[in-house]
Amino acid sequence: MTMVLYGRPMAGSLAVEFMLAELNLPHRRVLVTGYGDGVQPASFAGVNPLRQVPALTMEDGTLLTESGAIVVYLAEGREDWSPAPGTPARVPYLRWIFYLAATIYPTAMQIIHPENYIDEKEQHRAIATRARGVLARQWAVVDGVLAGQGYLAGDAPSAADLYALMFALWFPDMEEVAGRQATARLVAELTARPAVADVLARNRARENWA
Ligand SMILES: N[C@@H](CCC(=O)N[C@@H](CS)C(=O)NCC(=O)O)C(=O)O
Repeated sequence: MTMVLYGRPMAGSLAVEFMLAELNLPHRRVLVTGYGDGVQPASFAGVNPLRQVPALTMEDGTLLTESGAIVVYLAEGREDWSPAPGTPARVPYLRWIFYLAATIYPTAMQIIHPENYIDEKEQHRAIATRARGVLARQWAVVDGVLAGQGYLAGDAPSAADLYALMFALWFPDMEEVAGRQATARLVAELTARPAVADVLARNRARENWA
């Protein structure tokens, strides 16, 4: 059985697509409708009870959810993308993967989908605005690391940078994120990689994503 990635264009599945493409891993993509069109297919609850993307089923059918965990899992054992346990780069690698998953991702969701946090429509803008301020502060930390050492895990790119790329691409118009110098350099470098460029083109086209 081939791996199956459940996702949507430019959603949390993007970072997983980057990994799958860079590692040239055979997989199939399944489009999950959800936000925006009001459709939450009941069948997807059988895959991920939270009905969130990304979700990945592996060759033996085992399910893995949580974008950070999927990125770590796919990169594991690939020293070009994942610093090996016991090496100095492993510590910042894990630190920044968790930071992106646990700190940046939830803030990003408050900006993109404030309706998930409060029912009253008139409050959505306030939530998103407040979250933008929070994201700016949280991303300054990421950019500071990139400016200091080049990449999140040290002086070589890792899966943590591909994961960070997804968030930078979600906020192309936010000076405090994509407009920061070190982040912009990372985005330019990683999106010039043929595998990443292909994934991005498919996601930006939106049609025929799966
Ligand atoms: N903690 C999860 C968050 C995933 C998430 O929020 N995904 C969004 C799309 S980017 C989603 O599917 N939301 C649908 C929903 O919550 O109903 C992860 O890191 O994978």
